Amino acid sequence: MKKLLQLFLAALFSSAAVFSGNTAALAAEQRAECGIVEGFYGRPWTEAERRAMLHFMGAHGMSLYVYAPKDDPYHREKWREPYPLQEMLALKRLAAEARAAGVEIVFAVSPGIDLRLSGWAGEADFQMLMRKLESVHVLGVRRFAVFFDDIEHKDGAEQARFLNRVNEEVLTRHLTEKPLLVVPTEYFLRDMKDGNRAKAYTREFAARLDKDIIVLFTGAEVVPEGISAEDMADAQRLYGRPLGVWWNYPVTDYLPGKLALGPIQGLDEVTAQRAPVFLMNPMEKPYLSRIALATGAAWLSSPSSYDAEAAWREAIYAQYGSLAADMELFALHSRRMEKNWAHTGALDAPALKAQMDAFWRKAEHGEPAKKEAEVLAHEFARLKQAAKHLEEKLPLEISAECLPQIKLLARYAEAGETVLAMEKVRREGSVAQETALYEKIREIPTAGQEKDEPRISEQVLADFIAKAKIWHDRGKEIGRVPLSRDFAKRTTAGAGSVP
Ligand code: LTM
Repeated sequence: MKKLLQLFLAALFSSAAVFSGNTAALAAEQRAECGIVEGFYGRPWTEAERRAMLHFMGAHGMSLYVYAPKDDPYHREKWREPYPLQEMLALKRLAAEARAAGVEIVFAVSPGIDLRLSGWAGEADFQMLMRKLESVHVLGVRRFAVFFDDIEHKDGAEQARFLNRVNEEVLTRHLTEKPLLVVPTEYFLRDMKDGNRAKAYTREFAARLDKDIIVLFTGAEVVPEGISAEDMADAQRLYGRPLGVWWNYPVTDYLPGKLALGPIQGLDEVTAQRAPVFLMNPMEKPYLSRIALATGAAWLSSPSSYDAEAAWREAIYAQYGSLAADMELFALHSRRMEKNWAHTGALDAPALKAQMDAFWRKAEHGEPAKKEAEVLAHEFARLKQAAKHLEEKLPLEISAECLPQIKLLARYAEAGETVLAMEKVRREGSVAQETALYEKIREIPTAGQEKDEPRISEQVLADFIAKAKIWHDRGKEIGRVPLSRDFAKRTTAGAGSVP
C-alpha cells in the first residue's frame, strides 16, 4: 500500500510539476535534502573523521550522509561479504551518532563490478545484496543506495529491473520507508544525450526504473563548471523525473595533489528548486572539505541570494577564527580544479594574476616594471607570512591535510621575490647577478608534477615562476633585447604549456 502511494505521489510530482515547468509549485512543496556522499576514490575517512563530520553537517543544516567510499572493499569489490565485526560495530556507532546529530545515514553498495543480474546467478546475487542491506539495517541504518557508476556493464533494462526489485524488497522487508537512491552507469548528461550506446542505455534504464527511485546525476560532465537550468530540464526529460545531484566538488581524487578550498558555484536556482537531493562529494581530507561544504549548504538554503565569494569568506571566518585571514590567502590559491576532463571551481587568485600580467607586460618588453614589482612584492610577503602562521598554528588534524601545499605556497612566494630581484638586476644591467638568482628558481616545479605531488595556484604563482624561467632564457638567447610577442604566446596557456 505504502509502495502504491509512493508511486502515485512520484507520478503526480513528475507529471504535474516537471513537465509543466512549474518550479514555484515544486519549491513550495519540497526542498532538496542536502548532504554529502563519501563517494571518492582514496583513503576512506576514519570513524573519528566521520563522527566529526556528522556534527559539522548537523550544525550546517545538512541532513543526509551517504556512505559510499569507493575504496572500502565491502562497499564495492567485496560487496557480497558482510563487514568484519569491528567494522560492524563502527557502523553501528556511526548510525547512532548520525541520529544524535540530526543526520540521516544512507548505506550505499556499489556491486556493479561483478554483479550478475539475471538467471540463477542473478537470483543468488540479489539475495546476497539483500543480506548485505539487512546486515547494516540491524546496525541502525534505515536508508539505502545502489550505485552503478564506473563499471563496464551497461544493460540499462537489466539494471533497472534489478534496482526495482531491490527497491520493492527493502520496503517489503521493512528495512526502510524511503525509496532507493541510485547512480546509473551513464550519470552525466553529455553521454546520456550523445553517445549512441549511452543514449540507448539511458532510454532503457529510465523507462523501466520505478518512478519513486531517486536517480543522481553529476551534470553535463563528471566534473562540470556548473549545472544550468537547461541541463536540469534535459536530464529530467530523459529520466522522466526530477534528478538528484551528485556534485563533484570539493572532491580531488582525480588530482589529489591539489586542494579544493573554494566555494560551491555554478549551480542554478532551478537545480535547488527541482532536485530532490543535493549531495556533495568531498575530498579525502575531511577537515579541509568543510570550506566548500559550508558554502554548498548556504547555497541550498538561499539559492537566489547566494554569493559564492561572500559565502566562501564567511565559511573561512567561521571555521578558522584568528587564522582566518591567513587561511583565506592560502585557500585563494587553491580553488580551481583543472584536468583534461575536469574543469570546476572558482579561479585561483584572479586579482594577483592581473597584477602579474601587468608586470610581465612591461618586463617582457624590457621596460622598467618598478611599480608593478612593488605591488607584487607586497603580495609575496603576505603569502610568506600567511604560510608561516598556518604552518605554526593550524590544528594538527588540519595541517596534516595541507602541509605540503602550505610549504609550496611559501616556496612559490619566495621564488616570486627572487623573480622580482631578477627583474631589478636586469634593469641595472647585472647579468651575473641575474644568472645567480635564476639558479634559485631553476629547480622549482611549476608544471608536470605527478598526480600526487603538491600543487597550488597553477595558473598564478606557478605560472609566474614558469614565465620567469622563460623570460630569463629568452633574455640570454637574444642578448637581453626586449622580448618579442613570442614570449607571451609561449606562456599565456599557463604553467602547463611551459616547455
Ligand atoms: O561521480 C561519480 C558518480 N562517480 C565517480 C566518483 O566516485 C569520483 O569521486 C568522481 C571524481 O573523480 N568521479 C566519478 O566518476
